[in-house]
Formats: sequence, C-alpha cells, structure tokens
Amino acid sequence: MKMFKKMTLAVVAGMMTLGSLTSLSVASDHSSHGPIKVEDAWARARTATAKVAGAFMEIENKSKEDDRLVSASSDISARVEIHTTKMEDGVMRMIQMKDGIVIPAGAEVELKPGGYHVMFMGLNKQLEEGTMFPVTLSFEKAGDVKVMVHVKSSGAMGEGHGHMKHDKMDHGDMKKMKTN
Ligand SMILES: [Cu+2]
Repeated sequence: MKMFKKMTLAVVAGMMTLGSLTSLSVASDHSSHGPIKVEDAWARARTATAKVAGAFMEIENKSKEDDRLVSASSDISARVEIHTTKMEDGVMRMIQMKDGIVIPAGAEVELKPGGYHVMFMGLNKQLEEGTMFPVTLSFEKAGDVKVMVHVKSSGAMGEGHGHMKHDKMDHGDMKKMKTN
C-alpha cells in the first residue's frame, strides 16, 4: 500500500512537470507573459572550467499590481539563485535574495553587473559568445516566463555601461599621451 502511494505521487509529479513545460512561451529577444516583459537578457561568456555565471536583463511589470521574481531555473547549472551585489567593507559580496526581487506595478527593474542578477551555480555547460540558452523565470503572480539569454563577450558590461577594454585601445594614440 505504501509503495503504491509513492508511485502514484511520482506519476502525478511527473505529469505536473510536463504540464508546466508545455505551457511556457518561447521568444528570442522579448519575452512577455501577461503583464511581465523581459528584455535584453544576457550573460558573459564563460570558459569550460567556470562553475558560476550571472545573467542580466530588464524586467518590466505593466500591470497595476506589484509582482515578484521569486525564482529561476535552467538546465545549464545545478542551481539557479537570485542575487544582489553589495559593497561591504570594500569588498563586493553577492547576497542571495531569498524573497526574490519585487517588480513594482508599472515599473522596470534592471538586473545588471554590480546589482541584481540571476546566478547559475554548478555550471554544466560552457557559455560560448554568440550562443543562447533558455532560463525560466518564475513570478509570484505572472507565473513562468521563459527567456533566451544571449551570451556576450567575457568583458561585456551591458548596454550603456561599456567600459573601455585595454586590449582594444589604439596603441598609436598611447604615444601621444603623457605617461606621468
Ligand atoms: Cu551572484
């Protein structure tokens, strides 16, 4: 009897997983699900030996009610967490947002380097520049939103945050610069 109960539960759990997978919508650059719109999801390229990666994006809530990004999942890593970055005693620390991130009604929240991000821990896949991978974001009210994350170069800072890369500086011009 006990055994039978366990098996029934396993079957029900399996069916629920299938059900939630088939109801997901897939889009490349812009994913929306009801009032939640996710744009410009990206991550930095990672080497094959890297164990962690972060993903950044803009999340817009077009509804009149606050929503909350509660969790995320992906098959590229063993675990996916929602993090923020805080400066503590001169050291950048990542802190898990156990209650998720509130996306206020009618507002847009940016996940960006140095701030909120989706963290992939225990990477099982190399993130190669120019490729994409899917991540499912779970919202308290809007439900699951599947987003394609674009892999950019390892030094990418995101739109509007471009820092000059030293290896791309024009060395001809360097000679004209004062060295002191
Ligand atoms: Cu993190």
